[in-house]
Amino acid sequence: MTDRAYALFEEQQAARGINLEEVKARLKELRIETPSWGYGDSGTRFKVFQKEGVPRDPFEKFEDAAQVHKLTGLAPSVAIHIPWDKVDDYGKLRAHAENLGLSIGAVNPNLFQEDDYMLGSVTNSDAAIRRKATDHLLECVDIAKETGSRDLSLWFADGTNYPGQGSIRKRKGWMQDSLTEMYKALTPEMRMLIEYKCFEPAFYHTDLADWGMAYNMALKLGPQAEVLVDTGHHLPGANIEHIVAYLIDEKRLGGFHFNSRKYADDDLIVGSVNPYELFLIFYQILSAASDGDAGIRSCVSNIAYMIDQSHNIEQKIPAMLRSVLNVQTQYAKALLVNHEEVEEAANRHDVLAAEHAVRSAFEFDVTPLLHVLREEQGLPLDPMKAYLSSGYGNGILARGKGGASW
Ligand code: LRH
Ligand code: MN
Ligand code: MN
Repeated sequence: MTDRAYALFEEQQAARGINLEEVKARLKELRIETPSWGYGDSGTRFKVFQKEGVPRDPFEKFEDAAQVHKLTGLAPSVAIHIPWDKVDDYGKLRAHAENLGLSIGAVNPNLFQEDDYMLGSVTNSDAAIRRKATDHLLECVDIAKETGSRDLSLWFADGTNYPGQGSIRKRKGWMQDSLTEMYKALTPEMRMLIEYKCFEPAFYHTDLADWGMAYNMALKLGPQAEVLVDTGHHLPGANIEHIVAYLIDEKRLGGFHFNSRKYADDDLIVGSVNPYELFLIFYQILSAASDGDAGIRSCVSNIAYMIDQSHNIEQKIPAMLRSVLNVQTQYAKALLVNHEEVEEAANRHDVLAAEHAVRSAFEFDVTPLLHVLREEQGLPLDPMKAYLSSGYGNGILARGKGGASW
């Protein structure tokens, strides 16, 4: 069945000018980082449900993450959040990850969970608190050296709830001072990925509220600072694909935090609400991947694809499997866009034909392609089914309730 369905699909794609051997080669290169916190208990501000079998420490989080990679071949690295994943010996955590066939990915400093940071961390008007926050950033650079991580993902909850609560301009300067100090501590291979978010937990102003502020900060810091786009961090109606294309063109798109949103920063399974948006993001990335400018090509090839989700009601490992598989599906569909066809129609000013050339790729069922891909990679054709029948989910129930939570 797989063979017949694939042969037909291959013929269909060849007729559209798409070579599936090239598509498969690109799919085999796709890497999606999963977040350690997505394996733990997490929820909303109303309730964190405690699930049975949740990892009790960072080591067990990596064990669960290894299942996702083993079954999909897609997720070889795991982002950590400090202090949620604080351990005495990061070398030991790194060795544990490597034994499981994983690596430690982005290091995320956490400057939003201590009482001291109620009115701001690096933007606090109290110099001692700013010092403490900056020291944590520097500590995370040291941790990244030990874990062998290239990227430090930076998100600041800093902001105000009321007009007059703080000086927006002074806070902007303090943020820059702190990040400049951190930037100087980076090794030449490291990158600072600056994440923005329009609101929450601050409801009047957020110090890094949108991509423009993050981009401006990255420009001021230097070439090792780039922007991180979390798909849940925009005001309703924002055109994320446009932001992506713009940042690539400026060679400052460093990475993504993928998740789905319906209303605000919902942190739902990526691709569950608006898969077309995810497809269009990949369409923009792939249309820049063969740009004549080597700097743009290098930016595209260094984009870090990361998941950032909270699984409130879902089982954690299946939710993560669903997430990486959804990303793979939309990436596969975007690889079916015939860019020459789009360009040719756009040049003819044929708006409908251009739109059709993009959308028609999205409308294909890529199941036969993904089955053959997995067959070639020695992976289960249906990773979710394979997980559910593997017994791993039952085995971890012995961990009991009350595991790690964010
Ligand atoms: C903030 C955010 C940021 C944090 C993560 C837990 O909303 O997206 O990336 O580090 O959630
Ligand atoms: Mn995020
Ligand atoms: Mn978020």
